[in-house]
Amino acid sequence: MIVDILTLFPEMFVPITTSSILKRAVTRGILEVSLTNIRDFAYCKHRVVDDYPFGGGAGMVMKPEPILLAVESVIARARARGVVNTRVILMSPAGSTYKQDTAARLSQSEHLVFVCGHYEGVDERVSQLVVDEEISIGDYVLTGGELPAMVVVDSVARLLPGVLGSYESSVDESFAANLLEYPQYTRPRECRGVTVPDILLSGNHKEIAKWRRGQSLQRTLARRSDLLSQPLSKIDEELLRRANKDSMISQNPGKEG
Ligand code: 4GS
Repeated sequence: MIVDILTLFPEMFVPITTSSILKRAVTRGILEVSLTNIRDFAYCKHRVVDDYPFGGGAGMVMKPEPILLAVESVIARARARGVVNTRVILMSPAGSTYKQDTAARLSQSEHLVFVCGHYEGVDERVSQLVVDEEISIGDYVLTGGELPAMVVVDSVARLLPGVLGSYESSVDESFAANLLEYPQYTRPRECRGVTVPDILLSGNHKEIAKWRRGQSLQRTLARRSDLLSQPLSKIDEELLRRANKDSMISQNPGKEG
């Protein structure tokens, strides 16, 4: 996958491609991240990229022409390499909220172009002329679209075939889609008097999988019931009942606990 990032602050992206899993994706040739400074396409006297808003008001607005030229430039470069399909994405709080299914959809593209706005916003004609979709990473206001673009690139890249090792595999996640993760434990078995649930030490993989699903269901119901859109299956209802029973016992250990 080719990812082009258009920004006034390309240096912000250096850490994401030079560490951990994304670095591996790049060295394996699965992901290519290319940074373009929008200012390089500002052909006016002092390379100005922003201007006062028509109609007045606070802050500055990013001028359309440098962004349009930058988008056209990276698309032309990709076309010359045989890329036929590009999606141009504008990171904006006004976009549709980013979700894991958005990541899955974007991971199917061969070329993504991210436009990162700074200042108060981006001239609306950029959206009208070249943007395919606007994406928001959540209901809060940042100083620029750079961090949101990094969030999207990170979450899309880890879904590309060959990026994750079998240990980190994202296959498990699709089964547990729309559920919160079950609790994880590692050594030691006891930490400051708090022990790891016995089932995880049992070696019974079938029972462990059932316990984990019960835990996921219980957590999701307690913390994010908005994620449970459909009624639970009979099996899930039973696993949830067992999880609830287990937590009653651990809260008030009688002769069973
Ligand atoms: C977001 C967000 C954002 C909005 C960019 C104010 C600078 C800033 N972009 N998801 N102007 N949340 N953008 O806050 O995507």
